Parts: sequence; C-alpha cells; structure tokens
Amino acid sequence: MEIGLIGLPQSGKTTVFEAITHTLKDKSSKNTNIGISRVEDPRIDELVALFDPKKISKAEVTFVDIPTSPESLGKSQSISGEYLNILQRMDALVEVIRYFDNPAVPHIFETIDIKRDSKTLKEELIFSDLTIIDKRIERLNSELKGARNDKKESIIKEIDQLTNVKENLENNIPIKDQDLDKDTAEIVWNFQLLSAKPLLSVLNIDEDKINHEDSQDTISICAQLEKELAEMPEEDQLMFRESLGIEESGKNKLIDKSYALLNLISFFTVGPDEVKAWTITQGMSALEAAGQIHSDIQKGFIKAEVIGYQNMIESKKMAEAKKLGLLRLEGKEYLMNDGDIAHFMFNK
Ligand SMILES: Nc1nc2c(ncn2[C@@H]2O[C@H](COP(=O)(O)OP(=O)(O)OP(=O)(O)O)[C@@H](O)[C@H]2O)c(=O)[nH]1
Ligand SMILES: [Mg+2]
Repeated sequence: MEIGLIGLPQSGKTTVFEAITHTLKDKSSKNTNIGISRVEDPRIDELVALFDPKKISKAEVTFVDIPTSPESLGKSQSISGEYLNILQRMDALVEVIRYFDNPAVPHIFETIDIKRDSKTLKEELIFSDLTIIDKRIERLNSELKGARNDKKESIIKEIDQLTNVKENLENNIPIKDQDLDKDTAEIVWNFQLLSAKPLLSVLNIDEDKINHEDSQDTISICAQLEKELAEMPEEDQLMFRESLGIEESGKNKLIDKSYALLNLISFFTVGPDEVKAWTITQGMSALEAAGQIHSDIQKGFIKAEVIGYQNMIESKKMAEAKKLGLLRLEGKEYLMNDGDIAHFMFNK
C-alpha cells in the first residue's frame, strides 16, 4: 500500500514523514522521499511466541513525501506533471494541515486556519480532476465529428456521463462523494482521479494542543515532537510518551486510521520458517488472498486451511487445533476474515 503526503508548503509534510517512517527505500531521488513504516500488530508477537519462526515479517505501508513548490499548491494552478503522476499512483492521500505556531516558519496565507487550508487543498485536488475530465470531453467531442454512425452513440453517452461528473466537480463535490452509476464509476476509475482517493487529514499540532480530539477521518499529530521521539531508544520513547500523556504514537494512529479508511485487514501465514502479516482489502476471497502471496499459488489453488486468530491462540499448537476441529478447509470463494491464519494448498 502506498500513501502520499500532500499539503500546503511548509505544513510539515516532511516532518510527519520523518516521524512515521524508518527505512528510506530510495535515497537517490532528490525530490521525493519514499519511506516504509512497519505495521505494529500485537497479534504478530503472540504468533511469534507460538511458532518461534526464523523470520518475522510485519506488514508494511509505504509513505511518499513529495515537496511542493510554493507556486504550485494553494494557488489554484492545479497539480500537474510529475507531481500528478506520483499522486495518481497512490492508494490513499494524507493531507497535512498546519496547526502549529512558529514565527520562524511563514505560512503562505500568513495566518493559521485549518478549515481554510483543508478547503484549499481539496479544491486543488478537484481542480486537477476537472482539468483531466475537461481534456477527455474535448477529445471525445473531436472524435465525435469524424466518428461512424455506429460509434456515435457510445461517444455521446460517455460525454454525457463525464459532463455530469464535471458539473459535480464544479460544485466542489469530490469524486468519492459523488453518487455515480457503475458504468460512470468505471470510466472515472481509469483516470486515477485524485478526489476519488481516500483522504485522511492530519492536523500538525503544537505540543500544547496534544489532547485534540480525533475523528473518523482526522487525526492530530505533533509532528515535530513525534520526530524527536522516533529518534529515541524504545524505552525512552515510552517513558516520554507516558509523561506527555500521548497514548498512541502518531505512526500507529496514522496507520490504524489508514487501514480503517481503506477497509484493510490482515491475515497471517505461520510456520517455523516465517510468521508473516499480509494486508488485503476486506471482502477478498481466499483465492485473491492467495494471489497476494504468489500468482502461482493463486493459479494452482486447491484449498485453504484456515483458523481464526483467537482459536489459534487458544489451541496453541496447530496439531491441537486440528484435533479440536478448529482448522477448517475452505475453498476459493471463502471470504477472508481479519486475523485469519491461512495455509494455501496448490498444484505446482
Ligand atoms: N513548532 C513546530 N514546527 C514545526 C512542526 N512541524 C514542522 N515544523 C517546522 O516547519 C517547517 C516546515 O516543515 P516541513 O516538514 O519541512 O514542511 P513541508 O510541508 O515538508 O515543507 P515543504 O516540503 O517545503 O512544502 C520546518 O522548519 C519544521 O521544523 C511542529 O509540529 N511544530
Ligand atoms: Mg517537505
């Protein structure tokens, strides 16, 4: 999963990035920071205690921090070029909104106003989508002129559909809040439009606002402080967090919310060699889950042996779980549950 950090200039994107990621995947690129966060999941620790594997593989989320030039964002010039290409690739976006006072860091609009900044940013996403939809409608119109009669109908239909989407955008309704029919949704999907992506808001707060309430799609993180904490040894971090009254790290908050926002769940593969967490979308079948591991496993899929996390912990040993009848044989269609432990049997 890849999540892109966006925000007005100097809102704290890079500071958030440094607070939540550990390993840099690609230091070669001058402009874009790509980093990985390991997903902390206490269930992994419990499974490791049972199976004592040689290798432990936690789920990973990739965060991408793209610097914005002051003239590009917040000034309705739309998002374009390489910046647009990167954002289009992302599974979700996180908008970093400045909510810290810092006289040394000027704000492009001079004052701190989180509603205004968030609105500005959302309008930028919508504006970028509008540009793309407009271009497409223009193309279709010129195609229509030279089209054969039997083609005309479908072109006119697409123009109508896109015009509807365009009007909604002009009324500032992001794609993800538009009530589109299946056909139109499919067309729009192919354009990888930015306002269609799940969006999480991060308020980059001061230390004295630490107990700011989080909501469904907004969390507050004191990026500066989190960055400093992330550089400390684990024990010191815990001690400082406790004394500051921060229950959960910014990184964990952000990842938890992202999972919820994107409807993501985890399943596990276990054994003496490796205990590994896999991230899938809620509603995925056993066959699709198998495909996450390897396309060969999906192709040759026979059955999946599945046991729920709680049952595994209670039975402690796979053999015991089998004896108790807790290890089930499931077919291709089985819908994976969060925490399932799965072993896929397949024809090589
Ligand atoms: N006081 C305070 N300062 C912060 C905080 N977060 C970031 N800053 C400062 O704000 C400045 C900008 O932070 P960056 O993380 O570089 O912001 P950015 O959004 O990546 O900036 P650009 O990439 O240039 O758009 C830096 O000088 C940070 O030290 C915070 O939570 N509190
Ligand atoms: Mg930056």
